[in-house]
Amino acid sequence: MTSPKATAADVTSDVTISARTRILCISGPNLQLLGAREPEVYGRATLADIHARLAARAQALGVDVDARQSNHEGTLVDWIGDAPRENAAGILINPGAYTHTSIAILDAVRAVGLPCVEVHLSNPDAREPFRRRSYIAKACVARVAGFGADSYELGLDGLVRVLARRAIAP
Ligand code: CA2
Repeated sequence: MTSPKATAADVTSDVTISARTRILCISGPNLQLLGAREPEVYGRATLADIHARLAARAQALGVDVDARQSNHEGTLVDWIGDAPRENAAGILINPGAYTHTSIAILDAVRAVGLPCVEVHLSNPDAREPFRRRSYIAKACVARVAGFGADSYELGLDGLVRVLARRAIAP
């Protein structure tokens, strides 16, 4: 009898090896309001729509995305800090208004050292002057902004390319 070919999910001893790359997607304050208010600025997609589209894109790319939202700076800092323990290989983040204020989130991303892509629905550079400063940008490998809900998927594509270059993702 011929033996079957090994697969990525082979059982070695009694441990199942799972090779899927995990990506943490974090959205910050007020993004739970998407779809309900200011559609002229942020579009009509809800955050649930964006998460569903991200899951579909992740499946096509062969990675897993864990997508979350919080209005609380400390919760965002905790999630970033826990990412390596939770086996995340990279972070996709829309910090909302904390983009322009939070040194705590900048420090958290720097401290974990995972590749991080900053995403925005709108293009902050084309809006009020206070939105031009991004603290987190200093710790990110790239930024995708201004494509509405597509920014999240484009950010995921870019992050997976960064991970592939580092031989972490498929
Ligand atoms: O364009 C983005 O994604 C932003 O991160 C959104 C933040 C804003 O402070 C940044 O400058 C750019 C605001 C998120 C608030 O989301 C809302 C959604 C619907 C209605 C009201 C707010």
